[in-house]
Amino acid sequence: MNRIIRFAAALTLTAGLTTAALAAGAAAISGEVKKIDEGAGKITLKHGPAKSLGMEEPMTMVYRVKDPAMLKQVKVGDKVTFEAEEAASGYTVTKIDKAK
Ligand SMILES: [Cu+2]
Repeated sequence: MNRIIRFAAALTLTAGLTTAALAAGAAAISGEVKKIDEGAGKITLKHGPAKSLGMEEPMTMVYRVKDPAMLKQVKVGDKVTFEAEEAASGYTVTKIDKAK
């Protein structure tokens, strides 16, 4: 009996994590680094349509970064995948990785 309950709990947890991973993945945007301004904590990214941000067309725009250390992970010309959110201070990159 106890084993069955534990198994059911593990199954529920796994399903929850999978849903979260899929939701996060859906927001990833492909782009290219055009400019980095470490002093201002900003990065200029050229990117394709980002429906999660209400951007239907490809564009080049300036983003703030959540953590200045993110600007050291990439350099101008890098192809990247990133996630961003619309904050009061402007569009902010919350995650950035070099595209594989
Ligand atoms: Cu944009």
